[in-house]
Amino acid sequence: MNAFPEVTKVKYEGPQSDNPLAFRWYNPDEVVAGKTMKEHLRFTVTYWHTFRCTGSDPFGGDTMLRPWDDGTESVENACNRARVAFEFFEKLDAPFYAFHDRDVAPEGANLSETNANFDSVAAVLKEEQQRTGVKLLWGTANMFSNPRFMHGAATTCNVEVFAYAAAQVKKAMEVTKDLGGENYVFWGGREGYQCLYNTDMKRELDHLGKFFHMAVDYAKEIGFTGQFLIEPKPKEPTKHQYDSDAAACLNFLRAYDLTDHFKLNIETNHATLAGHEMMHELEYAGMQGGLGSIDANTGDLLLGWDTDQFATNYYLTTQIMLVLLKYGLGTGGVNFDAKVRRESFEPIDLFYAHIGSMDAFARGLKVAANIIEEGAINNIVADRYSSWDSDLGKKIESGQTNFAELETLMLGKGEAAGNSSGRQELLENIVNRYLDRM
Ligand code: XLS
Ligand code: NI
Ligand code: NI
Repeated sequence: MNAFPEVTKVKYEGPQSDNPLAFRWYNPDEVVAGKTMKEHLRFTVTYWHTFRCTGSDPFGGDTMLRPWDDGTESVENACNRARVAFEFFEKLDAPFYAFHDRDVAPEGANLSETNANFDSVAAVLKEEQQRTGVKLLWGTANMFSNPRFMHGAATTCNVEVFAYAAAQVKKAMEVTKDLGGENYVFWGGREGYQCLYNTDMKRELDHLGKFFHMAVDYAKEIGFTGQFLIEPKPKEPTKHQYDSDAAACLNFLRAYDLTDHFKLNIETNHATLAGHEMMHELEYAGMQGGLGSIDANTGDLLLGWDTDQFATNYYLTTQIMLVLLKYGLGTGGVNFDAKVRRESFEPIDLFYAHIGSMDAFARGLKVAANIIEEGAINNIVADRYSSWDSDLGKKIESGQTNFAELETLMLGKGEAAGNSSGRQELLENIVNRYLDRM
């Protein structure tokens, strides 16, 4: 394979380099906060955007130039594409990739043909994983593209579609296990509604709970020990997705007794669509022990849809890394669920896009590590809450008091102690200072 003849292997050259095909910040073996950058970041290339994105939009057709792809839905083309994908992962020095079943292999005339196609391509993926050492971060099932899923998959009104979805996830879990996948993701593609008049929400959510329990049972049965992840998103394609944000997902998991088996895969663009900052979603998941992995992209705040752009903004990557360093990623990774713009149609643009975002995350990691190590933000936060370290604070936090006792205290004092400044502007300046320093 030599689909990318202009690139040999992307290497670290340091911040002064002006080589657009070199890393300026991502230095895989450099140790930051006790681990190498490679171990912290676990960069992952998504198969769907990088190898299946055609560049079409609602107003126009394909733009992407992909000379290795013959444009057919043949298994042969899929196997060839898989080899090109691994050439890309290797040259980019990306340690992981992630896929949907239908990205890697075409559907057949019926379910058994489809499964056989999947097996044929999976054999090539396995071979290429062994050849290159690139690993599978997660697998997932695409249960939203085929028209049969128009009403949803696990939340459909059509019981046989539910059964088909179960069969599809069963197979996707088997292949993910066979390829050593470290996680298995559920993004609720069409699990939501367009209209409440025709929707039995309670019944749909009960079915979703059942579906996830069957997945947990099957993982036990086949000995799949990877982490299950749910990926929150508030809308698109449906007007309301059930997994609308981290809080909604965690509430669902708790209600259906699934918290022990699932964590969350948090995506930046989905957070902004939900009206949250990425940092909010990460913190909300993290504080409840539910942060599993991230889909690293960014949206465009002037556009209201999932534009899935590569993140290059240092403030964003610093904020993300501040939370990831706090809670850790476990078996998760920084997965580039991002696509090049339809105007960036040449294969080399795939390299520019990934290199830029890998660098942005590496720099964010270093800045965040410095901020944490020097307590630059944490000391101010600790100070802000220091009144809670008093005897009174301890009594309240440990549940040793009640309204009547607190009333007596305040009647005696007449007024609460004065407040201190929130220091927001100072904190924003501090982040700038750490960014300047690098
Ligand atoms: C779509 C999602 C999707 C998931 C995987 O918006 O981000 O790409 O990451 O199904
Ligand atoms: Ni995603
Ligand atoms: Ni998305």
